[in-house]
Amino acid sequence: MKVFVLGGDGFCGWPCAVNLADAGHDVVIVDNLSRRKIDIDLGVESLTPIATIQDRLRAWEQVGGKAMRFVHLDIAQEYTRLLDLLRDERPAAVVHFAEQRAAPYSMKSSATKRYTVDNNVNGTHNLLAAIVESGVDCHIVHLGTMGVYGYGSHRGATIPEGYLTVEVPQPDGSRFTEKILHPADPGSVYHMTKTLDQLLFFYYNKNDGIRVTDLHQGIVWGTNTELTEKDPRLTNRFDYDGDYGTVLNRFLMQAAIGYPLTVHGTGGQTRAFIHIRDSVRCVQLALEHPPQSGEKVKIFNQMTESHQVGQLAEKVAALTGAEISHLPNPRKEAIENDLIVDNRCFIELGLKPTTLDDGLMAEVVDVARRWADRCDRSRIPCISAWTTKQAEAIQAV
Ligand code: NAD
Ligand code: USQ
Repeated sequence: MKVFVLGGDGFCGWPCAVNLADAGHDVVIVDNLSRRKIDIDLGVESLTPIATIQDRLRAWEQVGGKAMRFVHLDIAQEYTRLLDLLRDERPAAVVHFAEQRAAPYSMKSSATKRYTVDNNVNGTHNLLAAIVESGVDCHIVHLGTMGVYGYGSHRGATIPEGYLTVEVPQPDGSRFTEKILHPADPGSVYHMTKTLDQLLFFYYNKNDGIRVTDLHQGIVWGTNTELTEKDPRLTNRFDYDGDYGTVLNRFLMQAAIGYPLTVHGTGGQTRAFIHIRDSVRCVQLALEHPPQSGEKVKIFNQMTESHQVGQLAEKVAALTGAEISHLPNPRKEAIENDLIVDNRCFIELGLKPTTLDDGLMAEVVDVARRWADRCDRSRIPCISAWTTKQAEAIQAV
């Protein structure tokens, strides 16, 4: 089928686009390359050297991959071009990765807060409005986040796949049951935009019958997939800096270069994780199992396991001999939380979860060692703080 991959030049989007092309789909990557521009603004680079999107596409064809096309377009700013593209191409599905995805970046300043809200909410809304205006019947697969549920208020309860069944009391004393969206409890401006996305999907699904699958994804770790390993120009990006690097990849990279592992606070925070290879597979499964016409938004928890940050640091230290350092937490988050997640939807569709094993962690350490000389150690600390008081505590260290 013809599939648009919005944000197909990014960390999750690029291996996903390549995988869909490999599965025989007709892929059109749509990206405004803003992630590459943010690197320039921040003065950092992916640890792995990444080729331009044009070189990536050429390399993909040279290794025998099915050709993909690229459209340089900002979905948040260029509504008419997006509408025309939908009308001309009439895709059967759109995979939507095209958002500003880093919580610390979103909390850096009022400028980055406003950019994150403008970009993410407008981008998602433009897509929905353009699908309605074009009349194209296409399935949206959106990359959301586990963070929409919040971390801390569940107290032993399992997080369902998007919906909660509640009993509503009536004036006559009777009760009826209703399925509602799980209450949102975002922990950053970035996570808040994902909770707003959820409501946009809910509304457009109810009003216009737009078919949506919203994937509530955990933290993605790893770098390459089998396909992106076929040529150095296909290499995926590896973010390690204090704004865009995510916790497990950061720990593995820090271990590789002999930098003490940066645990925020006690390390009692529990988060959901998924390997990049499973992330790619889940997107394909979701695409190939679209909701029926008239069905409400499908919500899947796209994660394979939960871990406490401190325990992850201990695992990495045991594997590599790295030291661990406990730093003041720049974020406003629970000191400790539990996280039990229902992820049956993907398991029932056939996902065989890749879990944290020493071999896969060692693979990331090897990638990081290979490119260690590209690392700017001064960019490792997380300095974007959630409150002024936390910013002062970090500066005092
Ligand atoms: P990324 O920043 O590497 O990729 C996002 C891509 O979208 C970039 O190439 C960027 O240039 C593009 N983009 C952003 N705004 C755009 C716009 N207005 N128009 C066109 N293109 C635009 O991020 P990622 O890690 O690949 O994440 C992709 C999606 O998955 C995000 O929506 C993110 O919230 C979600 N997600 C990521 C993770 C993770 O651990 N990386 C975990 C859960 C969910
Ligand atoms: N953390 C550390 N040390 C570090 C970096 C992070 O202890 O060096 C801690 C953070 O304080 C936090 C946890 O690790 O408690 C996770 O932080 P993260 O940066 O790995 O992940 P997060 O900010 O939640 O965001 C990432 C992606 C985002 C996605 C989200 C999924 O950047 O796009 O939505 O993971 S989830 O976490 O499930 O909400």
